[in-house]
Amino acid sequence: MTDRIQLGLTDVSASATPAAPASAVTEELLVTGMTCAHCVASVREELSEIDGVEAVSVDLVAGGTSHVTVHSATPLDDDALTAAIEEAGYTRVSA
Ligand code: 9UX
Repeated sequence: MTDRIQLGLTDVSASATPAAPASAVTEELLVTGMTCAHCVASVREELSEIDGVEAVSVDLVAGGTSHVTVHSATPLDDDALTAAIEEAGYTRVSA
């Protein structure tokens, strides 16, 4: 069993375009407390609800610090990102 799983970029927009969005904004978040694919799904779901967010990718590091990348068409409110992580039940940490 691996404790490091790359869960790829998924387009959350309604567009049928197969290519990844050429998002204007990319934010890298560090998140602790995630240990399985369901954790990943929860984080992605919450972040995807933020206005402008087009795609979310998660590099899960179970028992460590996972790296979450958010692609958005519009500028992202940093507090909204933190709130989404907390809403999902995890902790955003600083580098
Ligand atoms: Mo998986 Mo994550 O069973 O908090 S949902 S560990």
